Amino acid sequence: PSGPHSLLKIIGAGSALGAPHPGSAAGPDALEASGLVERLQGLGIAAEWLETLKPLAAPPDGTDMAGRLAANAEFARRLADHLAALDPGSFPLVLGGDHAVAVGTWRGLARRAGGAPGLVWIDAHLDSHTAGTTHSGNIHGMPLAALLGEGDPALAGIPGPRLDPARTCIVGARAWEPEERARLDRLGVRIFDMQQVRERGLAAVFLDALAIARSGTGREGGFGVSIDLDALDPQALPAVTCPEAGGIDPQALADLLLTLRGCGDFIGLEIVEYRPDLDPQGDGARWVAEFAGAALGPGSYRLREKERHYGASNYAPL
Ligand code: HAR
Ligand code: MN
Ligand code: MN
Ligand code: MN
Repeated sequence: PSGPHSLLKIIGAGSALGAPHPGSAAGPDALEASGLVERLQGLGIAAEWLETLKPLAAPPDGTDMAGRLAANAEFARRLADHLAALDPGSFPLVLGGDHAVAVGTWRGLARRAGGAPGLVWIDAHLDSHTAGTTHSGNIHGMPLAALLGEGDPALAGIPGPRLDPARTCIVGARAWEPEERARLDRLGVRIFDMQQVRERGLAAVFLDALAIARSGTGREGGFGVSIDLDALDPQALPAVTCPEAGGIDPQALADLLLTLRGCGDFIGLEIVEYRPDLDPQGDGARWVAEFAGAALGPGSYRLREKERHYGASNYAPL
């Protein structure tokens, strides 16, 4: 079931311009070929693969910071424009690509929502460097800072509202450099690191994170969730560019993502950093389907609302 009444629109963001390895650029095409749409349809979700954006040119030289910022910004700007223009009767699922694409995702969805969304950023890393503080030079270590309005205007100035630090939080962090940690502490972004996940349990931490993303007065933007697959434990999900030991159990995350089905203010889901070249058995692709299905499957408030409004007939009855 796809076509004009599809409710879940999947947009591939096939860029690895922000990463030190090109493998994640093939993520969306590999996920599409893995049968993701069919898996979601099997759950009763009227899902459609809308399009996959690709970079216009090969990545610039690793030493050319201005060129890399410009290339990533060009991709993010295009992605943002596509998402801002998505028809109002649909819910977006953005699939990376490396995490630098998030600059485009959340600026575009903020424009679509008419205000900055709260954001739960699930990641082993903080992704809050700027060109001035990065140790690696990799742009996928910078998108959250750019979304908060920090750093080089090429990235931080993609059109759209900037995130509100008070409604932004990170879950699962366990690897960072001091400068990005200091930036988030200065801005007041809440970080639920892996030590807290282990001490309190993922459920308690995840529900706190949701409350932060959904809090405050300027709620017109709703809230979103960005899942960097390297947040998950690499023993269960090794198909990422920057694995970090001691991560989140993927089944525990899938169980908690069920919570999102009840959230009427949920505006978008992003899943990034999938590396098909490291996923010969397709286990990583199955986890992507699990996460999307958990968040958006039957009972999903947002998809039900859309169905009522638009009369899509291909959504499984509750
Ligand atoms: N902090 C490191 C850097 O800046 C690692 C960043 C890794 N980023 C991603 N996405 N894989 O989270 O290079
Ligand atoms: Mn990330
Ligand atoms: Mn990461
Ligand atoms: Mn370093």
